[in-house]
Amino acid sequence: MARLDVTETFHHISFPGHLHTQESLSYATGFQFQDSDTLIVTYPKSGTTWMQEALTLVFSKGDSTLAHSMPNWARAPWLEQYYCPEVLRASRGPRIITTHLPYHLLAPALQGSKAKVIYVARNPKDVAVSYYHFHKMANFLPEPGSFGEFLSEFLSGTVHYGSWFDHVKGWTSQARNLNFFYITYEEMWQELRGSLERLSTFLQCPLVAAELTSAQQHCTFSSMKENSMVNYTLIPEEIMDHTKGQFMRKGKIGDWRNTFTEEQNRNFDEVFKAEMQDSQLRFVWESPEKLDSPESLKTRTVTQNPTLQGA
Ligand code: PPS
Repeated sequence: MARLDVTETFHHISFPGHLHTQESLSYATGFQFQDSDTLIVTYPKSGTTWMQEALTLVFSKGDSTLAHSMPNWARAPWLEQYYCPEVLRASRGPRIITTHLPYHLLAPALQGSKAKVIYVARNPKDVAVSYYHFHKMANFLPEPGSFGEFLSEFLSGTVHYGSWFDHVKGWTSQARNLNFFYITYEEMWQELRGSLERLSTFLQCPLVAAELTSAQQHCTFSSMKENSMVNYTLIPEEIMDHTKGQFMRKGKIGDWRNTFTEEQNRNFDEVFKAEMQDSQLRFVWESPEKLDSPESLKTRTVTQNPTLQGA
């Protein structure tokens, strides 16, 4: 399945045809979840692979054998991608499933389900930069043009997988109706051990200290960057051009500052304010000691809604 130049449009959202078909997308929207399923939900570039690794390590009680022997897409397949049914047929035990789909497309499938839903959000400015670089190396995504051009499309929600704003608002507004755990990339970055501990509690899979330490070690950026089962170096050059960038690119928070112009930042903040005004969601993108000026505090969003800390 190459289809590198094909775009699939499904419910007005575009998806890379290399990984998605109308059939695979319909399979996802009609999926029958089991109560034992764990669903990782992310907008692209928000920490998907990191959470796939974290769940693998938590469920394996810190044993890295699986994390080092099976690619992430086989351990936690994307529900909407064409190979998912085959992977799930071959899987045994509780399933980890991943999705980038917006809530409204999975709402009917999740209605009344007790499946665990883990939502990872990331500062959309860092998401935009990460996504831009990914477009340059992933030959199944359109040419992004300049960063300014890409950012306009990101803000208007016309990039593949749709609007970041709709994604975050759609899923988090359903926290009370789902078996839901909310976490940010930034929390994982600042407190990986504590994040893994909270995750293991939510998953009802408690780890002893040594198991937690091992899970933590294998989930660091440096470990994952070296792990071919998650760093996408297994993907052939014609699909991901590894000379144009690395999937495990920087793994930082707040790095958008090295890309955004002041004007792009101002424009972004205006769109963010308008789009998020009806949302209760509050974010901590960076810890106070990392805030370099009071001015930057204003552009950062504030405390996190405790009601989203797991259902
Ligand atoms: S995708 O394509 O949607 O599955 O991408 P996704 O995995 O969501 O996001 C990729 C970004 O996550 C970074 N990453 C990490 N950061 C810190 N620590 C760890 N362990 C880690 N693992 C992945 C990865 O580097 C991408 O971010 P950028 O900013 O591009 O470096």
